Amino acid sequence: MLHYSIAVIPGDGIGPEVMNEGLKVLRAIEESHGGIRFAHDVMDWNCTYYLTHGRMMPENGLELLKDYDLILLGAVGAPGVPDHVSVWELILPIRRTFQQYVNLRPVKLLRGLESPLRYKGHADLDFVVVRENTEGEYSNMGGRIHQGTPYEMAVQNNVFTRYGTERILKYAYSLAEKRPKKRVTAATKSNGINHSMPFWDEIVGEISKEHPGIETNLYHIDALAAYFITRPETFDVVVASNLFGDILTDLGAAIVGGLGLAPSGNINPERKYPSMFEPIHGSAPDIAGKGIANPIAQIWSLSMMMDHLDLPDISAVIMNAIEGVLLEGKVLTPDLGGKATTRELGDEIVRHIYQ
Ligand code: GGG
Repeated sequence: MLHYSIAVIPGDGIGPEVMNEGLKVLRAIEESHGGIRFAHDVMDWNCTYYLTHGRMMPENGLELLKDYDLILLGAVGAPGVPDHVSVWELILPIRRTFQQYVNLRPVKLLRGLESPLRYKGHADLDFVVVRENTEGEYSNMGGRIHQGTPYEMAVQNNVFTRYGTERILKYAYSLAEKRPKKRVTAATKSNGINHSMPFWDEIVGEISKEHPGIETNLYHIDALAAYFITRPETFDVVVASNLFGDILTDLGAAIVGGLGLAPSGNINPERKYPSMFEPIHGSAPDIAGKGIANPIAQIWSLSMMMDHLDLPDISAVIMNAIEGVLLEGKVLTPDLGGKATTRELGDEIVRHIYQ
């Protein structure tokens, strides 16, 4: 019997709504594939917790998470709590403490869907963004002075270490070695950001030499964003800094049908610490409580979790169930042009898992 422990953090807004559907899928996997158990504990760490306790998680929160095999996150952020609080006090400490330095974000047009670009080649629109997840522009170094005066200023440094840059690029190249197109596209902006980005480019050059079979393209982030729209079929593995990767993947979600279809894994490749799986979308307060959020990004994140656990068959069962529902096209949430609720779409995916 395989046994995994999961810390579940539903979070805020639509987070708990999509997480409910994710947990139903986990139960369906247990029931339909004897021999696997996912024991989970739900943590009520969110903005409501913050408003009561003055912090997003208990003082020993990270200590508690350390003992789990995996972490599942919904979404965080709520009106009344600044977004940087929910991100810097919950998501980022988890990513950093557990050395989840790879943020893996697939951009894949699922069967049954049409890209808003009216892109026809489903088989080709399938690449992955490898976002650096522990440093870069999300540095927490800097400060604000002269607040409330005309001389007020804010400075935020970005941090690129050789260690951090090498390890994310090595991961991206080794992933490209396993993929069909054998191509790495690196995002830069070394014409404008004249210290950290030339450093990044130099290390891209060094690591690319260790992979002579992989084609390397280095594009400025502005041009690369345009290429996401004009020639998305050319990408295979895109590697980017923390901020560039975050922006590119919202764009990537847009070309495959929206944020409801964008999963992610925060991976500690060495498996020394738990990895965390989450949809890339936020808590969407505008639709929270209406029961119409698309749960696919959350459920797809579970498929990524299965890949991380070296359970590709179970990962495929989840993806086939999602695509089966999309191909039928009957039970779809409003973002996909349907009238179904979050729960109805989740139930339909579960039904396909049992089929
Ligand atoms: N799904 C988790 C969530 O709420 N993400 C919102 C977000 O903006 N996260 C910041 C980041 O990924 O850098």
